[in-house]
Amino acid sequence: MNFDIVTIFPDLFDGPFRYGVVGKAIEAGLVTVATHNLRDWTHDRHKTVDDRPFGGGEGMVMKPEPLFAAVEAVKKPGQRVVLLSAQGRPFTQAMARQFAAEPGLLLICGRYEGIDERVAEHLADEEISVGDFVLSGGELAAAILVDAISRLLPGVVGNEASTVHESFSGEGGAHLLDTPHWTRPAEFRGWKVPEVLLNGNHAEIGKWRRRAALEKTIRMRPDLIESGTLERET
Ligand code: 9D3
Repeated sequence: MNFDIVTIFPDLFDGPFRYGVVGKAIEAGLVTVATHNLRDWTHDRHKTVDDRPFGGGEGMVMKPEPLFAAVEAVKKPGQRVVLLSAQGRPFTQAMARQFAAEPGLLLICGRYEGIDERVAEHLADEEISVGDFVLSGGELAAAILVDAISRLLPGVVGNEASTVHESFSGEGGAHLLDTPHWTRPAEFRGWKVPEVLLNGNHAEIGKWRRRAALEKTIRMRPDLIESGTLERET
């Protein structure tokens, strides 16, 4: 799968994809990430990408012309264009799965106080947020999409069976959180690993783990219980 990223900070992506599962996927040639400097599509001496907002107010707004020019130059036929924005639809595992089935994605990262709305309306196919908190731009959000999508691709290490049981991977998204995990030592600073996990009774362990996952979900994410996808497997 090929990711193209339009940004004013292409160097910001030097680090995050060099490690772990995504790093391996890139090394194996299963994923490519190409960054594109938005300022390459400006024509003035100062490489201006922002301007003052119509109607007044704080901060600067990203101009449409460089964004349209960049996307029109970079976009391959059929490639989906995603604008990362705090005003977007929340990103979910179901969306990650859908995008992983496509040959590529073009990610637009905003900076400043906002982006000319014509980009969301007429250039991007989707406007996506990664959660209800304020970032200083779309770059880290784009990195989240690349990570979440890449690890689902066929041939990427670890996705054959192990991801099927992970947090949020129930079909359609919301499910139960993962069960808690422990490893050696069986006692650490006086804190003991639950006895049931040490006794080798796998029927009992399975039952205990489902209950522990349900308890943790109720405590940490009651919204997942209320939104209901938990019928199967309980
Ligand atoms: C309320 C006025 N602004 C906050 C100081 C609005 C605002 C402008 C620009 C909020 C965020 C941003 C920059 N954020 C993103 O580009 C962004 C984002 C986010 O902030 N949260 C979650 N997902 C995303 S995706 C892109």
